Amino acid sequence: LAVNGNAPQEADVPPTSKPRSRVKALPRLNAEESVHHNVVVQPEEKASSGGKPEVKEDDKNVLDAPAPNLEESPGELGKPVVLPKQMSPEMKKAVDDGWTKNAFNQYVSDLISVHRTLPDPRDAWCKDSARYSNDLPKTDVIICFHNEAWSVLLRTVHSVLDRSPSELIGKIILVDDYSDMRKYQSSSLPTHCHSICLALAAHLKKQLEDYFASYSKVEIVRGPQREGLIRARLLGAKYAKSPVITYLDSHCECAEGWLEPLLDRIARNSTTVVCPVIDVIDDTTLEFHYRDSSGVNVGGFDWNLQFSWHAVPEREKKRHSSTSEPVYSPTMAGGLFSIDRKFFERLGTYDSGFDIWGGENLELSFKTWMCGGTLEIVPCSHVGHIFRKRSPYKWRTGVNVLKKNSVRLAEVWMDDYSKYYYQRIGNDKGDFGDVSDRLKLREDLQCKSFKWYLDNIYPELFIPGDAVANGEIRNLGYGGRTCLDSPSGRRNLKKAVGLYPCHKQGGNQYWMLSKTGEIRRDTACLDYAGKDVILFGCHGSKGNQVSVCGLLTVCLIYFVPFVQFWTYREGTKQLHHGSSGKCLAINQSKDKLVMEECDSGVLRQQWLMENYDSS
Ligand code: LR7
Ligand code: MN
Repeated sequence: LAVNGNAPQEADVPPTSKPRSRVKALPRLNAEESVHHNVVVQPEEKASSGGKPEVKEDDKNVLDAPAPNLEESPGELGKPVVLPKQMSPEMKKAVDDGWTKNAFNQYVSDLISVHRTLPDPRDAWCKDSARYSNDLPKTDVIICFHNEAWSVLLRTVHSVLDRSPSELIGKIILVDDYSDMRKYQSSSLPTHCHSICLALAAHLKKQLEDYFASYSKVEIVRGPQREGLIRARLLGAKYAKSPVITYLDSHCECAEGWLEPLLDRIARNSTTVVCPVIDVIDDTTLEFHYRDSSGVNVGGFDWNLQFSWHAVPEREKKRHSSTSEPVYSPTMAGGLFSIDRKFFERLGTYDSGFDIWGGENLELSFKTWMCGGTLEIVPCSHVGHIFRKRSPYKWRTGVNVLKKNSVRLAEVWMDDYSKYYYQRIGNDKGDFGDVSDRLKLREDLQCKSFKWYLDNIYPELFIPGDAVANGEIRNLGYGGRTCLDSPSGRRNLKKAVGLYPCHKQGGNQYWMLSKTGEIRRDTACLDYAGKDVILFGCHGSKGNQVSVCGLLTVCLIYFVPFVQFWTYREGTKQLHHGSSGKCLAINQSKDKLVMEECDSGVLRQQWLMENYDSS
């Protein structure tokens, strides 16, 4: 599904001769009077872009077209845009192409104004401007992109310009990480555009440089080769001059008042790194769903070194009198945050050995905490982000990029705890390059230990070393070659746990038996409530009311009596289940996990727990 190399389909310019009633002048994209702006164009880029396309008569007509009533335009106030069920074959193809290229509904985005309005997601508490310093530092906003859809990229930039006090924005630095779709972006005009989009589309026929020519704050940097988002961010940082740097993904929408509460925290203490609440922009309808302050989550991670969301812990709630106050977060999601530029430099920015995607979010989180800073989520600040279900762009071939980044991270920052990650990848670190300068950085900064970080900043994290057993769970029936195997993927919750030949590579066969009787994988636990044996969010309390928070979903309150409580009977090798009193077994047709009446003579009910130590 790689987007690269797909010849763009050239669409015809739709007729522009059907003027609607002139309601207001077209929003002229807040163009500023100044003409100065810097463009960094690599020589080969220039050659391939073929110079400036000229403005044709058609385009001028489009530009003069009247604007529709804003309230009636699709997607205004963050409302969802739903396409008809019945579509012409051409339209369907355009919709499908948009999905293929972006992993979100580009067609719908193209229908929506790049200046669309959003609901104001803030609590009343946040709107009291006396809460914020009146001497806020300026920020540069760095947005890196690789093959981002035009309307989405422009909407990101306009949402910054339209909803930030101009005096707080130094520059907006757009870093093009060697997009190879640029030809498509600059030449093709979608036939399905809403009329605001039509006006825009005229702009889209030109280069980004032309589009932003009259915006003195916007600077465009073209990377000379594909660097991946981490080195692209470092490239952008070289052009930053303001005291604060703010990073955003290229498919975001900043909501009203997003910036002041972030900058305020840095104004008070330059070692505070801050993230907005990340609202969800739906990948299908582009609806902007905002999270009110009672639903704010903080960041964590699991031993696979994947980022995860959690409800604000009780210990943290106790520090506050209002849910609108900034909360400490063990980690950040990675894409959206503000940081004092000098502090970022002092922390050694990012590990430039990180390729394409991943790992940098945990690196910056760990070292912020370990090297004297604080990481917060600021409930008054809201920025939407299009969450997608797959990555639409090309990664490197032949290398496991994410693993390499994660190993570098573990080697430098995690001390002895790195072993828990290595167990998850079958103890095969692969070639992760040289990390000696990163180790030196940690040494020079005199950062605290990873144990300090876990004990003080993320005490909720389950430590595999505290487990009674960890590793594979092998059945002794049928030749003893079958292991308990987790459904994979982020959406593995509530799915039946499977069986697979034991492979000794960790991964989906890595389990932990906790002292409290859970059989866990990170935050998911083996759970049986009368039907299948499934994975379910660990609730850690035997039969109390507990809240379970899934990825991006709301936290639900459950009453769960002993469904996640297991005992390993060392003598008979049985896994006995709490609420049902049954034992875990493989069924007689060898294809399914079942719960049976316990019978110590049945081999199918016997299991070997790796590294079992009951002492
Ligand atoms: O090679 C690349 N070059 C790029 O410039 C690959 C990507 N990019 C750009 C891309 O266009 C986008 O703007 O980098 C940005 C991030 O890429 P996405 O949107 O594909 O990533 P994501 O949103 O799935 O990933 C999250 O984790 C990443 C780990 O490296 C980054 O930290 C992203 O910034 C981060 N996004 C967020 O934090 C938004 C909230 C998501 C959550 C949870
Ligand atoms: Mn993103």
